[in-house]
Amino acid sequence: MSKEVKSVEFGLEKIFEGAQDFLPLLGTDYIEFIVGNAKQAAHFYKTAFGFQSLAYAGLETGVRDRASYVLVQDKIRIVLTTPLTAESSLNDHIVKHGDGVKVVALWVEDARAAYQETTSRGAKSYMEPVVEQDEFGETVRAGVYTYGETVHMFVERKNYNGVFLPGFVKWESDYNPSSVGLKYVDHMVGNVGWNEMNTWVKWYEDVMGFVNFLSFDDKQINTEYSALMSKVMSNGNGRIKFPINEPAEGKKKSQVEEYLDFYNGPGVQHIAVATDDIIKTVAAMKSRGVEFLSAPPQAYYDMIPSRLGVHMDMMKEDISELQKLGIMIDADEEGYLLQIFTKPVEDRPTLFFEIIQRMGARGFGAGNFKALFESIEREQEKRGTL
Ligand code: TYF
Ligand code: FE
Repeated sequence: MSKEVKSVEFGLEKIFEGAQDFLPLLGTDYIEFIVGNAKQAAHFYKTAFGFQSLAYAGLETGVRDRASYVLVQDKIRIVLTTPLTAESSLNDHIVKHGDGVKVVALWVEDARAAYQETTSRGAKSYMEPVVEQDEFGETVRAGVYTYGETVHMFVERKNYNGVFLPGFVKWESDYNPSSVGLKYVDHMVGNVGWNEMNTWVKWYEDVMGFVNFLSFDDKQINTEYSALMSKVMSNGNGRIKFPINEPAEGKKKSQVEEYLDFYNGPGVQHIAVATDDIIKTVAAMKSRGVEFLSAPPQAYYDMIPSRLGVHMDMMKEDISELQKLGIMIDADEEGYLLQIFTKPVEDRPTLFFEIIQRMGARGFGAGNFKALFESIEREQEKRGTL
């Protein structure tokens, strides 16, 4: 099924008609993490998250200052990079942020044009267009800064058929745990500072040609203790969705504020990855040691039939099975969705993952926000950061 047909089906052309096409994006290309020990991180993402070995660059390939492991699962590519020398500036990233996402790379037809269109609209340059070559062809990459020290790299690979990027060799490992069924990046959320959300909303509109297609304010996103605000930005074809959160005043500390304290500024808060069988995926991840937030209370599951109303008839999954795994359910006009969140995947309470299965719904689970934030607060309480 072509994307165009799909857009018409879901009415995306109407929602996104305000988006501009000066920056056509084909999809998420890769997500690069700067970590303290890439070899061990790669083992974790293979074992626990079901990624497969794809490519490698490091001492053995002539790279002296860093090692990078590239992993793949269906359409998702992650790169785990660690510095090899004391002089490397990557160390500063780790000292400041701990392990975290540095690059959200976007797949484009023309990286030079993407760089030109965004920098001429005010984007701060990270890397001017660079052509990289090897025996498999050539790529063009260029990058701009977004919030904090996070970067959007534009990747043009139409003249390339190597495993990842020039400079990387195929990584053939003897250790190959199976996939857990993760398919593609659904959205990636950024946490920004107090009262900075609208600045970044405007940045994604003006610089990237995105549109704001959903907003949640602190009246909707709050618990007894804490609050936040969130606006979802999307590119024109709806393939790239970046919600932006800012903290809001509550009786106690917002989870966004906790993130900003430990990440030392804005950065990627969560990566939502899609599956088409969340029960199977989450059961597999749990058996492989991934820690998820605790399930909402019984009262949450008791409310599901009345909260979902007509969408209950569509639901194929058994609520008690979802409850056993702690999976949450929400619905909007177009369908329902199932979602669950991991605990932070590092020692700092910063980056975490969301597993999401969309059954027609295009929202973000607003009906789950209260239960979700209460689960997060139970963790904050244990950390003494609430
Ligand atoms: O991406 C979203 O909007 C949902 C809900 O701190 C969410 O996954 C929003 C804010 C947040 C955690 C999850
Ligand atoms: Fe999310």
